[in-house]
Amino acid sequence: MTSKAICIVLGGGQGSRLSPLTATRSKPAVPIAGKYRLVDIPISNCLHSGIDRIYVLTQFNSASLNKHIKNTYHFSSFSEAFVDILAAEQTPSSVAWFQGTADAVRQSLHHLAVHEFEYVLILSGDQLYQMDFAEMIEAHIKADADISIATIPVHVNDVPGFGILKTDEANLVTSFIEKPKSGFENWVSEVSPQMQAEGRVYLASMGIYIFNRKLLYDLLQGNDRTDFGKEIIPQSIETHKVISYQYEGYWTDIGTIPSFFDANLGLTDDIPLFNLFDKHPIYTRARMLPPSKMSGTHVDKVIIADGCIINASHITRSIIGIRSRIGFETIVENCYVMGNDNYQTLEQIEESHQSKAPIMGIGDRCHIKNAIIDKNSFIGDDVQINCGEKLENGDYGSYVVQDGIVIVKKRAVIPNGTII
Ligand code: ADQ
Ligand code: ADP
Repeated sequence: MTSKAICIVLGGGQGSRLSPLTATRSKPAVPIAGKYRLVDIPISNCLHSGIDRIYVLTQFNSASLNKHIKNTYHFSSFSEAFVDILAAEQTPSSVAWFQGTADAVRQSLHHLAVHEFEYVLILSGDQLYQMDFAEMIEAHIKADADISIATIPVHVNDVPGFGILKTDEANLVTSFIEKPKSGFENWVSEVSPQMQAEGRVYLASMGIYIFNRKLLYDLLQGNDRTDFGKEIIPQSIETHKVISYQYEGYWTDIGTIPSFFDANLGLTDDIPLFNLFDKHPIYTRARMLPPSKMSGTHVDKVIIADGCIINASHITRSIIGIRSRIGFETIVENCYVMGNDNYQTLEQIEESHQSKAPIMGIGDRCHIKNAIIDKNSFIGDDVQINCGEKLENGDYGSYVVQDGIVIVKKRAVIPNGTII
């Protein structure tokens, strides 16, 4: 049945919740887990589910997203499979950027029209999870549904962040409120004993939808409804058969800096909630990098990607991304170091040493804690980043502070001896 489905990945609006990581790249291109990009998660889930016709919708296109998709997702020319990026575009009927999720899909309908399909799977581009969409499509067909929504039990404290719904015993959605502050209190749902024990008794939309083809066109054409969660879904439960597909595995939103940071560092746990070491791998670009080289470093709960040169003294609970370079006697704790897009030559490094300028990577005798170091940054010697909680949230030029996390911007230069 998955051969009858086509997928749209919502790659991100104008929202800047992941800023400054999205300052120079589109959200789907944000690096995660040392060697992947956000968009690799929904695409890999689709491919493992047998869905291989995928559009990624993005507000603006970046060189790195294009290059990543082009270099990663190759299919036989005898198959119909593709992963294509659709960036918001001006057409005679629309000059605007995507106004919201439904509007983004509406503006892409003419690209879909040339394909044969019966079901459209709509996914968010900023979630970390492993899910078999083939099962969801099967449940959709079995229930003779018009729309299916993947749902997950959440705690009452998390309710205001989600679309919350109530179902009947046949999983038919009977009520839906987007991000409610009240009015949901009696909507306790049937959940597993484990979810009960965790106090997760309210059903939240995961922002993952299946629409029957014709219905999607009917709902989006001839009107200006812009959003699935705020408009399309709540309005459709009155008129159509909307089914909840309940899921209780690991799933998390990584659309904000704190959740992105926690989800990444969580990967270093002994038994992480999201398993990278699974028989269904997350696909990404094969880069032909050299193995990582380390010397004199004590490491504990660390994920180290390819191509790194590490001389640090201690690295704890951190992700060290591709081509990272970390100097002598440096301590890195609770950090996501994204790595570099290229290596400096020995001549460039020598030149920087002569002029006492930092080289790409993290210098000697640094102490870096609770930080995200974006790509291609130059952190000098004797730098201390350890004071996020003392600083107000805000943009400090070469770095941003959010909720105790220091985010060093891409290509930022942090001079020798800086204390943050
Ligand atoms: P949110 O995640 O708050 O809630 P939204 O901001 O609409 O909803 O984003 C959904 C996805 O679409 C995200 O991946 C986002 O990046 C992307 N997106 C947003 N605007 C876009 C645009 N203009 N163009 C392209 N992509 C865009 C939704 C649902 C809730 C549900 C949560 C689950 O509305 O009901 O509970 O997802 O996370
Ligand atoms: P990202 O989104 O990964 O931060 P960019 O869009 O800035 O990246 O870069 C696109 C691609 O260009 C990178 O994936 C990398 O391969 C390449 N690139 C970036 N900077 C350099 C550089 N200084 N030298 C060589 N290649 C580079």
